[in-house]
Amino acid sequence: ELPALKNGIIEMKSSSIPIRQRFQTIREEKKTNLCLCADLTSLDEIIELSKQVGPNICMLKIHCDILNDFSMEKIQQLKNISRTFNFLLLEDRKFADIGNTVQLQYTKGLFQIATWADLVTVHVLPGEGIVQALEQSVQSIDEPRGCLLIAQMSSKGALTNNEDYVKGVIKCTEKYSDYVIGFISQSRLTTDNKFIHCTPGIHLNNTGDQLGQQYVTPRQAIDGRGADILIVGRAITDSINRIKTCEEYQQEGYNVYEQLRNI
Ligand code: S5P
Repeated sequence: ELPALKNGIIEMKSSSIPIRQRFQTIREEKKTNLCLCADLTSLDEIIELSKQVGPNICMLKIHCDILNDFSMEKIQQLKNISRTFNFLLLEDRKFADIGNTVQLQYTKGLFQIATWADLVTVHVLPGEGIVQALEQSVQSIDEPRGCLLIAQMSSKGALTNNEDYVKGVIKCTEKYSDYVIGFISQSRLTTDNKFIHCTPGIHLNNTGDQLGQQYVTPRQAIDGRGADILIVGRAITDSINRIKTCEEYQQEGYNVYEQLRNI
């Protein structure tokens, strides 16, 4: 059952600490630091794929606003699969508005994101009030909720890649460290290991796409850039055998992580 929203605001105090712990446990138990980014336009297809690759991933990232067939029933199905296979569900919403608006975007409308997404992504461009507002709107959801702050982007010429901007994001992460479990980043931003660094822009064969995306390999991301979680999209979804490719990225990512841990 999806948790009910009472006037968009729910009662019990939610904490993201269980999400952090869940990630650590999943990584060790399932031996994976791979987040599959399923940028497909059919939720039916994502549901099928998630059943196939569920054992290989620690997280599934989706963009609900690109789905042609979104329904609360189907998202509930995906949520059940995420519980069965034990992976986190991340809605890559990239919230970026004033507090009142993001509360509505998080809890209302067609998607009611707060009722099903373990995690969401957030830009801190509008100021820390955005995080405060999002956290407030899940206060009473009876499941852990958390967010990842976008600190640095993988795309060419990203305006986020500015030292002061990143410093502001780190400050915000530390201030709201219950709800903010970490970053979307391109480098290690803090020595505090409780913050999870998730790095997109990963590909073993390509260095970029035609629209400004820039890729590094899993090894470069983990070893060079300090990623905890690899966010991999088209490298897997555009491959001929998605399951096999998913296994390859899982193995490569976990091997590099283990090598570094054992140094
Ligand atoms: O800086 C970023 C942040 C994100 S969340 N760069 C990104 O590419 N992303 C997301 O990661 C992007 O929205 C897409 O869903 C995914 C990368 O997809 P790929 O197909 O290029 O691996």
